[in-house]
Amino acid sequence: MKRILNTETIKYLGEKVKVCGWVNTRRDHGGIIFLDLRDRTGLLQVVCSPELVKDIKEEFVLEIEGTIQKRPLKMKNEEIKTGEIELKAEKVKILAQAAVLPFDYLSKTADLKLPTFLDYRPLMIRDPKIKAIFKVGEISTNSFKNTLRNLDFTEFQSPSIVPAVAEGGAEVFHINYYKYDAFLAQSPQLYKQIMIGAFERVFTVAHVFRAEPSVTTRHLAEYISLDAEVAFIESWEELMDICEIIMKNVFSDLKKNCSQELALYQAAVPTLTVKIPRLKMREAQKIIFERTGQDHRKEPDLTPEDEKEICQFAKEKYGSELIFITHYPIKKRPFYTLADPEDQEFTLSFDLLYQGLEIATGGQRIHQYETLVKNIKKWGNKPKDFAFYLQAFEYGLPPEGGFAFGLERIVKQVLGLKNIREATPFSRDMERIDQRLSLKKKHGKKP
Ligand code: AMO
Repeated sequence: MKRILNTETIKYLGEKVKVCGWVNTRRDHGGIIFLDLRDRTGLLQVVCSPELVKDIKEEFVLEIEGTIQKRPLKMKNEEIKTGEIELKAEKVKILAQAAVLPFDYLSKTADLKLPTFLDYRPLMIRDPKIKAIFKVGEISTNSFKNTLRNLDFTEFQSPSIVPAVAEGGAEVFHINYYKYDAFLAQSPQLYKQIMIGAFERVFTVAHVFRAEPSVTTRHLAEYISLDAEVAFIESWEELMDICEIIMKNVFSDLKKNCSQELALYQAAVPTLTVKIPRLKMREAQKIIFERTGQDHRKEPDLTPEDEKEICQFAKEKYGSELIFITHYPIKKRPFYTLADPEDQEFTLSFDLLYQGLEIATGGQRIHQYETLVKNIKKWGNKPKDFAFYLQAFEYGLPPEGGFAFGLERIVKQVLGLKNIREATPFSRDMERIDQRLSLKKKHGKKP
């Protein structure tokens, strides 16, 4: 007999079927045992005689044959798709045993602390509430890709091992590359710019690496960067228009495909009916000063508190959960960013904030070879280290710009997670690579 999925069983009333999955819960009612069997589609109640499932415990992996029958009226469960039927087990085969669970993870996740969640990731991802996080990540990524494909963008693969630092030197992982120095890519920036020389419009979904110097609720050491780059822009504002379309589609795709997952977090995804407001950074600082008395008007960047405050302002004034902050100072942006021709101290760049957190950055780039070489030097770098990248400009690239979203930041904000480490299945941060780093041996120490 061929295995069918749990949710398919509702079509087989009165028939014999074979299902496979994990024991989600086991309830002993004297002469009768109820198992909730979990597979990728959901739960199925299985009724068994005690001798059929004698030593079977939670998380055992089973193959069960039996007959689908209607549940007695008072045993119906409207919360699951198979709530009107059950499987009467006739044959049970153990495919894998499971050790005794360290805790009752399926019903007690609210009581657990973040390090426990992460220490027990291989087990915890089975909890529907945890699994939901990564479904939201998958749908958001697909939405980003599909939106750009529909706008005639081409996907490319960006390298992770790079010879030069694109986004500034402090947060970079050095690696030994044979006998040479190399780095883990902080972003696909230089490569997406090179690729527009062939495709004009490109995107990539890349693993990127940042040696963040402190533990925060917003930073990972490895995250997913949703990057795009566009040639022949007439105005850098076109980039914000594209970001707006992306977020509109992400939200509507999540509503369409993740209603159950969102419900588990009571997450209300906004509908982007209004245009996302756009505000210069200096204007934002002025508004924050007027609202809070905090005078950051000469600071080169917004603080995390400023970002929260200006989002609150956008919500109150424009009814928008998102806001673009533009014109960041030139000294806070990487060497490739184009200065504002009307005020060279600032740049044609933007951040997109969502419910108090930056989720994307973008802007117009310097596309003139000579200016770019000058800027690389001005930023304290050697043009020869960027010779490969510069080749693209030496042989002509049009006016262009792009942007990147941090996937885990989108997921964190959509679901209202407290810490970005919850939003990635396998957190890489200052404290952990799978295991907590304090449990690992340091360089040079023999195991
Ligand atoms: P930036 O450095 O601002 O810009 O990064 C882009 C977006 O990536 C996310 N992000 C992070 N997410 C998790 N952990 C981190 N350590 C982390 N650092 C950044 C944020 C941020 O908005 N090359 C430019 C983009 C461009 O101009 O095209 C860049 O990388 O959501």
